[in-house]
Amino acid sequence: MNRPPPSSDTLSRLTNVVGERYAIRDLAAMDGYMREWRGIWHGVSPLVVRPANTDEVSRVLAIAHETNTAIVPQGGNTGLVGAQIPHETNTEVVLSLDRMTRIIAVDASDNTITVEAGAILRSMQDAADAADRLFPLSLASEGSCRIGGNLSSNAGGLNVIAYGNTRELCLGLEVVLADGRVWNGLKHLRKDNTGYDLRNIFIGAEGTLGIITGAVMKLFPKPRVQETAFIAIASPQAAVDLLSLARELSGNRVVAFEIMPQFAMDITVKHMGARNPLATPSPWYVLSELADPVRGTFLRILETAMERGWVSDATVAQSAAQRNELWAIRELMPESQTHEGASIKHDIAVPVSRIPAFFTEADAVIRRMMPDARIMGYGHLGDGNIHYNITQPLGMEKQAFLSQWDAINDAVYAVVISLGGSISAEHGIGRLKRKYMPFIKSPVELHMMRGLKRMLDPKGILNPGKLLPE
Ligand code: 2HG
Ligand code: ZN
Repeated sequence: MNRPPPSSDTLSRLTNVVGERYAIRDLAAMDGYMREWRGIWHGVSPLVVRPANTDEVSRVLAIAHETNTAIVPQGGNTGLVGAQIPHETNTEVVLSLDRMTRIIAVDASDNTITVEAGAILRSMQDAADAADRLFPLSLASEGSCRIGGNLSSNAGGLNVIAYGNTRELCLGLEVVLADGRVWNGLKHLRKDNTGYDLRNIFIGAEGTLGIITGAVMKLFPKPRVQETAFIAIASPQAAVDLLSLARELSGNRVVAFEIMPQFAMDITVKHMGARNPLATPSPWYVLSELADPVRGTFLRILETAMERGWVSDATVAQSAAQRNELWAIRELMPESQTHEGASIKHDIAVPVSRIPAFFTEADAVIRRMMPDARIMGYGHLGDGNIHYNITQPLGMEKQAFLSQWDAINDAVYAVVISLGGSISAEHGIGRLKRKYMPFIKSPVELHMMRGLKRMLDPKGILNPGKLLPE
């Protein structure tokens, strides 16, 4: 971390690799690479390089390794934990993958898509669709996030319950190592039992072990029938019960199961122009989807759930347009929160059965600390992953609220740990959560992680000060 700024000679050597046009030194032109959408971090960097291909990434890293220059890899800059933003030290060079956007191949018989790391997630979904296939990774930022970042953060999103997170969708990787050597692991194999699983070391590593430059990802058949329901539900426990019922009655066809509280609905209606599709307000809502069920399955599930008193009202989309409208409510939720002032976010996971206990215990703790806090616990109930976000109370000064950041984090994480959970389910560690690593990783785990880091990046030039604790 305490390295001197790169010399002007180093900066011009790095510039020469990508060419003047793709090396940004001008502060204004660099700004978009220095800020992230939460507005928490604002990096300061002497140079942003935008390589055109793997060879240029390799040459950049060879120079960085030789000159001990820190490199911060960046994809679509949509990350939520600051991993992609340089420190404020003006010493770290940003390497953006935003020119490496190619979809190299879509293979409908092998069900694979091969891409460069800067490919935008939506362009992969579209390319799969054009080949009558599904690339199921789906998240609110899909129009701008890039697959290299999705892999580096092991992103989750809305369909993890059925298809897994980014890690589970990956078959092969190409990675440039810290010293510039290239590992070509772009395999299309479904089975490959030949020793250590190198691919998975780089997934979720947040660019601290190597820079992912290419990937082979899995494709799936496109569902022919989708049943999407928006459901007013009594409580998180009723939601957990409904999930079990939906799985049973649909023959395990649940591909999404999201929960959201009334507060989340209110602010999405207020700020984002969304419309509550249900007439009566409810303390909780569930948005769920079945893929390829026997037609009418969701109605049967809802009838049973109503008889059992779990569900008070629901609507099942009757057209693609209605389905999109229902999904928009959920996808606009993170942005709606930014209009309500500051929020202290948590991306927690507990076993699905413990979600009701998590809400009860965490809400009680927060209410004791800050009675007027506006709690927005929502998200991927089907994965046991809740975005437990605390929004600043009406009338409270932003600074007074933010001064409680650590206290609120500590309180929520204590509940999570007592329930056998994780403090990061899908957003990663980055800068935001690295200080919590010693609490959630055992000394043995940290020893192994540090050993990997030392072996793959002996000079510590790759994304320093991220993920691993000091
Ligand atoms: C989502 O599920 C994102 O929409 C963002 O993971 C969640 O922290 C958030 O608000
Ligand atoms: Zn999420």
